[in-house]
Amino acid sequence: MHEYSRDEVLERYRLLGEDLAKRNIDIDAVKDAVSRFEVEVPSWAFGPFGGGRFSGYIPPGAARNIFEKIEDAAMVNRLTGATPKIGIHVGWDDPEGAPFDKIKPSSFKKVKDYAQGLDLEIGSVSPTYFLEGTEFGSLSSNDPETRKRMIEHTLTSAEVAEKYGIGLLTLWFPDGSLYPGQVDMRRRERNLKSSLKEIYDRTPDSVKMLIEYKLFEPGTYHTVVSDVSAASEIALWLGRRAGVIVDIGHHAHGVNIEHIVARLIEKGMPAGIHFNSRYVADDDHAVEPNMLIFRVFHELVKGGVIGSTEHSREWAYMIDQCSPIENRIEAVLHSVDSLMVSYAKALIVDVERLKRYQYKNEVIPANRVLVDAFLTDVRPILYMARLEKGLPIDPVEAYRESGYQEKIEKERSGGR
Ligand code: PSV
Ligand code: MN
Repeated sequence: MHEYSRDEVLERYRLLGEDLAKRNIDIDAVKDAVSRFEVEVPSWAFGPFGGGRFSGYIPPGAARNIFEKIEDAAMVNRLTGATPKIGIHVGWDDPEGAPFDKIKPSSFKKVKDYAQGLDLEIGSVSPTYFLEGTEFGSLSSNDPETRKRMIEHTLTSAEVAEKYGIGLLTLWFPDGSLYPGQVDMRRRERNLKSSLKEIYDRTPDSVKMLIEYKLFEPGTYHTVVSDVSAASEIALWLGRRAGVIVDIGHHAHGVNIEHIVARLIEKGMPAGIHFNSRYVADDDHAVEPNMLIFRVFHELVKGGVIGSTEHSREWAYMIDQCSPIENRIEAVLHSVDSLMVSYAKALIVDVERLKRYQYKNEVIPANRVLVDAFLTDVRPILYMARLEKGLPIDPVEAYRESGYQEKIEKERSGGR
């Protein structure tokens, strides 16, 4: 990207402001909202996870443990000012590296303290259901011993979330099957529900549980929580502390994801989004500022959810990506930038005009209102927000020039 001088930024911002004023949009209000935007980064985006398909290729400088992951997340936050929370996976991120069943919640105090020292907080906490012994199911397994282990693991994770995080559990189950006939699908769902009920009843009121659905993988024929209906029915059945995670990559192609977002907003259910991009399957690539992400933000803005002063309406925004070959920190920075661009575009939709066209059934003009916002280059708004905070205008470029990558490649070359 061309590096703009301060004067160039001010000039571009002024010109865009004039343009937006014609649509009755106050550019300063948009800039302030974008400036407040926050998204959580996942610890696993910085570690070795994800390189396995290329003979265990691990990109140079990949974080070797939770503390290095936190350092990388702190670097992302320093460059963007938008990522003060890091999501963790209890099984991967236990600083003691204890065997799965021996993980102690208290071990995570160190993690919290280390994060705090770098101006970060632990955000969502995920139990790691896909470690040893769950190839035939975790919370839905037919084996009561496995279910019990996974329930205990979830309770450990809930304690970590409550004591050292923000009380947010994000649950994704690798449960499913590969062939028709392999499992009794109804029985599996009943098993999952009864495990979750026990967890729900044994967790304090301050712990929220968001259930993530996924159409495929590792189940190739069926997954126990395959879609938003399965996840939201279970969440409703559990109670008001339970909700849904929409992971962008977990749908069939062509699914209208913004409609799912709109319906969850309408239900008033606790919810969150795992942002990523994918081309074929669940590749978990970095987010691009494409039309889909823009449409999702449009629903979040229109639904009065994002940036809401009413705390209970706000959703949880997280990045969920793991990059196999690209520079991981650049990839996360690219995602944060893309999300801010998409949010800014959603904020400049001429809502009044859109409503008028909708009311009169003016199909194409209504669509063009959205397209018009999507095609507007809103980057001067982000540049201005960053200038005001003393942040670099282009976080990816700033990272490339920071020397951090060279430093971690040197320091982390000694293996795990
Ligand atoms: C599963 O594909 C998922 O989307 C879940 O959110 C996991 O926690 C994460 O990816 C890492 O496996
Ligand atoms: Mn996810």
